[in-house]
Amino acid sequence: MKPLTIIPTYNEIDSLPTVVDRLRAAVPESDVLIVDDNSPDGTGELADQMSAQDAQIHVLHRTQKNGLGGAYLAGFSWGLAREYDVFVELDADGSHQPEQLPDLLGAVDEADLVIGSRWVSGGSVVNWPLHRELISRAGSTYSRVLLGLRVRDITAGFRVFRRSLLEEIDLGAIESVGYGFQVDMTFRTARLGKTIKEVPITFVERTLGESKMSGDIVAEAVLNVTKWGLSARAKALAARARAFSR
Ligand SMILES: Nc1nc2c(ncn2[C@@H]2O[C@H](COP(=O)(O)OP(=O)(O)OP(=O)(O)O)[C@@H](O)[C@H]2O)c(=O)[nH]1
Ligand SMILES: [Mg+2]
Repeated sequence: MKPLTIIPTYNEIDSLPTVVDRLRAAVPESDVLIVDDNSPDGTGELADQMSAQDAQIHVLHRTQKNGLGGAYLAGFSWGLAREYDVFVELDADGSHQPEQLPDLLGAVDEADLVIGSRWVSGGSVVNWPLHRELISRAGSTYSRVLLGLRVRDITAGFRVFRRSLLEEIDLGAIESVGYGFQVDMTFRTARLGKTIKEVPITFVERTLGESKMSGDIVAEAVLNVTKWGLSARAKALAARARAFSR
């Protein structure tokens, strides 16, 4: 099984080297693809230097900050053009611990999508203020109810996808920019009837660099989830009405 770990970066010069070193030590068989959006702090140049030292580290440069979703889609497309079996999503800020990646990879035998989850038994968050926890839990609950999903941590960004799943999802149709991208991928996976497994993780709030979370990103996620949820319900009702009138 050949994994590709995709790490999106925007101004992560302080934390990226440690995260990549930890990843290379924890899962040496995984190649690494850093997707940098022309970070003003020089993260892209640093990534190039790391790549020059290690044949398993690759870098994709994009010209402008285009959101987490766009960075992952570019990374998936790069990897799907090569011979990788599984695709890992990992933040560059140290929140996702590479040492826990073997637990996620171990579960991909039984699932098409494995989610490193904060909100299942055994999962936790370190150093988060209460309001962040409330936003995350409320976002997951809202999405779960509206989209009819069983997943506890729907916005989680530490994930493993089987190649076959990414090949089936219509990646070109995805428009989500922020972490709504993660909800989008989860909903599409569930609608394809694929299996999703949550594995508990310890999520550690970043200590270096700045968060890219913003009101716009939260608003995008809430609006999209509402739109998708209502449209799925409307379709189900229309199908029932058709069946009834026959
Ligand atoms: N390439 C690229 N990477 C991004 C972009 N926005 C965020 N990222 C990266 O995506 C990962 C997650 O972003 P964070 O800022 O940590 O967002 P978050 O985890 O929701 O927020 P915090 O928990 O507050 O850190 C990090 O590695 C970021 O550098 C973007 O527009 N382009
Ligand atoms: Mg983060």
